Amino acid sequence: MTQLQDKTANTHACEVSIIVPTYQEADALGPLIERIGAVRGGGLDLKVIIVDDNSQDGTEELIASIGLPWVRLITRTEDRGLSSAVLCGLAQANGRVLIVMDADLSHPPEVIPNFIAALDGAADFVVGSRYVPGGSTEDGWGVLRWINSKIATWMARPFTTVRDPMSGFLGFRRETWSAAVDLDPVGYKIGLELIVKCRCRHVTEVPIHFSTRRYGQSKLSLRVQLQYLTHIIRLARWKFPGWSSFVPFAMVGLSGIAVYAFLLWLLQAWFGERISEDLQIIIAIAIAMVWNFIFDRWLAFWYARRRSIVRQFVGFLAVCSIPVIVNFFVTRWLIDDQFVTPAAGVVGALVGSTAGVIFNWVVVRAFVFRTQTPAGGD
Ligand SMILES: Nc1nc2c(ncn2[C@@H]2O[C@H](COP(=O)(O)OP(=O)(O)OP(=O)(O)O)[C@@H](O)[C@H]2O)c(=O)[nH]1
Ligand SMILES: [Mg+2]
Repeated sequence: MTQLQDKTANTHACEVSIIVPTYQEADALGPLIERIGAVRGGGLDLKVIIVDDNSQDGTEELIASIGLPWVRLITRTEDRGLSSAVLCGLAQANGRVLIVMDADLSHPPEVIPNFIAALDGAADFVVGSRYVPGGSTEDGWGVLRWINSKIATWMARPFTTVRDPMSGFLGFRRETWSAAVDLDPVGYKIGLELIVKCRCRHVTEVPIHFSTRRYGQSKLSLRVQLQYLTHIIRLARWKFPGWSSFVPFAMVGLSGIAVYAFLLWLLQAWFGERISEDLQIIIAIAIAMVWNFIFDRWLAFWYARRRSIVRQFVGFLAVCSIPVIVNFFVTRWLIDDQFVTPAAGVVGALVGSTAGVIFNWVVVRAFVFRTQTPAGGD
């Protein structure tokens, strides 16, 4: 399989490898290489690896005509996508320091020496940041794009305190990259993926002025933004497998209560006295349990979806019926014996249902959807 067509192989080790993913950026590449060349002229031993997804826009001809030994083009003809292009470039790079940057001149190559200085200090990962003192964004960002960026940044908060986790201008030492586990090339935000999966502890932000692209078109589509949601969910499942299971389980449980109440109302409205109240309760419980099972299997126990659904369903019913029965009898005993005031009854119900949720989750997880491979979403 000739997935990669390596135009100008160039393999001896260097100080810095710069990975530039491109898709239809031929117009920007000339000026970019010129500016990187100036940094190189300042005495930095660097090489550039351009990973292009077969743009067919003159990129190949341009790189061939420039003919610089320190610029290498990899044209991918099968895989596509920004993150996988970056991972492909990283796998080919041999620098002591690895830099990732966009081609569209949004990222100033002149700050690369600052990246290296930070990495030679305490930093194990460097991000070119718009949002630290000294950083800025070129005017002309619409309100929508600004809001978009803020929401995306906020969603990355559980994983990193970096102020600009959306940045695609990144630097790290080779050892940091080698320590990465389970790298997943989903979505656009390879920086966030690397910070999490390389278990970076000291992420430093180097201020940059982020320029609006001068050439070509943005590839940041709505589809790409939806992929970001998938990416965040996968990262959460990888980094916090317990919480990523429990929180959806509790939420599905709440929704199940709403479904149960709604069904009771509906059955009463439809059938009235024609079927007994007990039967109505049993039907509502049965449907609510199926509801919970389907959504729990999908959202809370995603890692066990490939195993037998029938066995899981039977196990789920068996486990979940225990707290239901216990709650039922405890409540009846308390009410029959007039043991409690209404307020205490509410508190009791809350404590009982919380204990029920935790019991269900622990036991279902241990016996029904076993946690053999809790890490990594799909
Ligand atoms: N190889 C490859 N590169 C890509 C792909 N999508 C985007 N890129 C490159 O990744 C970099 C970032 O993409 P941009 O479209 O600039 O995304 P952005 O910087 O978030 O958006 P703008 O500010 O509008 O430019 C650019 O160098 C693109 O050419 C892809 O599918 N494959
Ligand atoms: Mg860009």
